[in-house]
Amino acid sequence: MKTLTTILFAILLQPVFAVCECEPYCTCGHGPGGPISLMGDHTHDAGEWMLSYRYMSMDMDGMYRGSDAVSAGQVFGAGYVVSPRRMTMDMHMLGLMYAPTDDLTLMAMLPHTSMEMSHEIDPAAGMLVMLNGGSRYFTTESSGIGDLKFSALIDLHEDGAHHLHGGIGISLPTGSIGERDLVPGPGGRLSRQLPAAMQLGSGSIDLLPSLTYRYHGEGWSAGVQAAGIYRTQTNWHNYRLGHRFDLNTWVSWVPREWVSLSGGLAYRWEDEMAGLQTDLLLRPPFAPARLTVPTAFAMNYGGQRIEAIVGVNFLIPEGPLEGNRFGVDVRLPLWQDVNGYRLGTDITVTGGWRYSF
Ligand SMILES: [Cu+2]
Repeated sequence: MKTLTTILFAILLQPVFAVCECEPYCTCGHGPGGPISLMGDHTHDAGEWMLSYRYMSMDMDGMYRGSDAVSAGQVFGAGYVVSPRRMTMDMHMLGLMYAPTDDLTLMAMLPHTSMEMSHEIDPAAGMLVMLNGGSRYFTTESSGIGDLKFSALIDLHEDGAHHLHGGIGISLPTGSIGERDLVPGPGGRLSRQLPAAMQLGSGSIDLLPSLTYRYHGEGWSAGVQAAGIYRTQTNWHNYRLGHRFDLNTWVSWVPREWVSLSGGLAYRWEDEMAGLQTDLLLRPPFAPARLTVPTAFAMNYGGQRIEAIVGVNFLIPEGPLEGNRFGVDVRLPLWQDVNGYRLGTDITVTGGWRYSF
């Protein structure tokens, strides 16, 4: 800790760089940039390409109702025979950016997602425990390519200090929504359709509008981005995920040309799901008065939350790896308010690499 403090002070006492004097920092977000988990937060000059890779690990832990943590017992008390306990999602994301003109940047992103959700069965549901081989716990998994996204970012204003760009994108349903795994039910542990929370894509064509403003000062920058997901259709499993709105704000401080520290706040609102996941078991046949699991029902999707973001980015200023940028950021929930009964969001860690040429 003492070493860390010394290093921090050593960085602090260095003269602040006028970041914009040095190529290639100006060309891609002025210095090592804002939090790595942000998408489409910058544009490029004509002829520039950027390759990126991000790894994101997200944890959801414990059930919530509204903004209160609830126990599995309370979920069973609300009529469900199964309660989710925890979910982890690991995502690899490849990104490509290209600017055909100074005012237009094109962006493509392809994720690969792996998810795991653990569940607990109500001890009073003896029949289901028996069908699960005598255990009260089971875990489901899914893994594969997600939805392919294309966006166009259009520069609306740029004067050195102020930068504004708008984006419009489309998300194509390349991610599977037919993922299955072994789930206890009639006949025992059989391969069954997983709920939407465990599917790899939305199953619908989605529109991705966004608006991003950045301010560049001497040795620091700040930004705000509003971004939405509008789902245009009901998918072939008879549901439509909720529309989504994200508001991200951040401040980055660039104490040296090769490092930036950033902090910010992220707000997300997600609508309830529409439609019924009719291919899921909704009521256990041996206890028809009860419901199966919260993730099978549309009213348990969506909600809103506020997260704090803390991140660091590095830019390799010289040598054979010159221009390569690395970043990591951590998101922690400050407040959340879920619809119905839903797993609460815990820590999200994103690490990544970016290189423009
Ligand atoms: Cu870029």
